[in-house]
Amino acid sequence: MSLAMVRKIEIKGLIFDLDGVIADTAHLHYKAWCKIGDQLGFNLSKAQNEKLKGVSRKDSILKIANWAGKSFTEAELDSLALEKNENYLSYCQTLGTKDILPGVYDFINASVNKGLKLAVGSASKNAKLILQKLGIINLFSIVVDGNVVENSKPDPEVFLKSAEILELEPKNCIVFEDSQAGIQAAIKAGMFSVGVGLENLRSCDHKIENFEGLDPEQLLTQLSNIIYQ
Ligand code: B16
Ligand code: MG
Repeated sequence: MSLAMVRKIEIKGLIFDLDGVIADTAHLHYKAWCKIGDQLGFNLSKAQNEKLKGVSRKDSILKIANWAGKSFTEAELDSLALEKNENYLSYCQTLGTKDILPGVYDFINASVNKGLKLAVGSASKNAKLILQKLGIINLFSIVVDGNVVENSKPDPEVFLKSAEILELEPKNCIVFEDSQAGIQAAIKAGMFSVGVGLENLRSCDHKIENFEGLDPEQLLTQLSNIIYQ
């Protein structure tokens, strides 16, 4: 116990990933990539799809081409990525408040009422459109998305930029993420990471299945007592 270290945290900001944390859209990305995979005669497995979560569209098609053992020109890669996005957006047409993941709306509202600063930090170039469809874009101080950053998760840019715009130190922020790439990005950013969902996320500071029944006050108290050895 002599090496035990208590990490005291004063949380002032919450940064939420979008797909798979706020919005029930991860399965739609998967469906859209599977359609591209079919065209390439390649079956994209669920395990491979886990490695696409939080990864930009361009990096995703590069990974898929690699797994499929195919090589493409830049123009062909762009065309496949464009087609994937058209498929994805067609699946997103009916998105609405029903597609906010369980407990997220109440948790976000309670966090706003508690005076916490809220950001969305997403790899998606469609993030604002999706948040508008869900009807919750106004609850966030800032949306940092794939249109704003140059480097995709696991690079920490999206979270560091979010903290900078919120005018907060990284150490005062919690990142909520459903992807391994996102957890790595949060760690590199020097932020506290909360893994969301049933996936087997490694190295996150804390894990929740979803936001149902979760109160920000309660979560912050719980996290402030975490002891590392
Ligand atoms: P788009 P997140 C990520 O969003 C998704 O997890 C990932 O599957 C997707 O490829 C990426 O956004 C880019 O999305 O094609 O819409 O620009 O999880 O970081 O919110
Ligand atoms: Mg995600």
